[in-house]
Amino acid sequence: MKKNNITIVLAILFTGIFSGCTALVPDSMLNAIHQDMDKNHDGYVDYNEYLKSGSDEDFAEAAKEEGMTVEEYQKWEFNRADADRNGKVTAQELIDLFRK
Ligand SMILES: [Ca+2]
Ligand SMILES: [Ca+2]
Repeated sequence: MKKNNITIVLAILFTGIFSGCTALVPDSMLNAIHQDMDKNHDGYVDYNEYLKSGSDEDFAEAAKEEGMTVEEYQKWEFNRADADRNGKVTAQELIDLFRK
């Protein structure tokens, strides 16, 4: 159940990115999403944790919209979030992503 809720929240957020209204999403919500994605609670979301944040259908649909393969899309999106390219996304990097 919880995974589904987060998937819905993420879907809303990603819709927000494209409509340009993500500045309205509070840091507290982004922190909560980051915590939920951080399955081993080490303070970072790594690539494997990111892959578990969405269903296969979600990724397939998003990839199709961007005209990429699912794997291309996943790498592209993770790299967008991982601003300093250290393979780990911090809560701050996630917040920054939504503030761009
Ligand atoms: Ca982690
Ligand atoms: Ca990083």
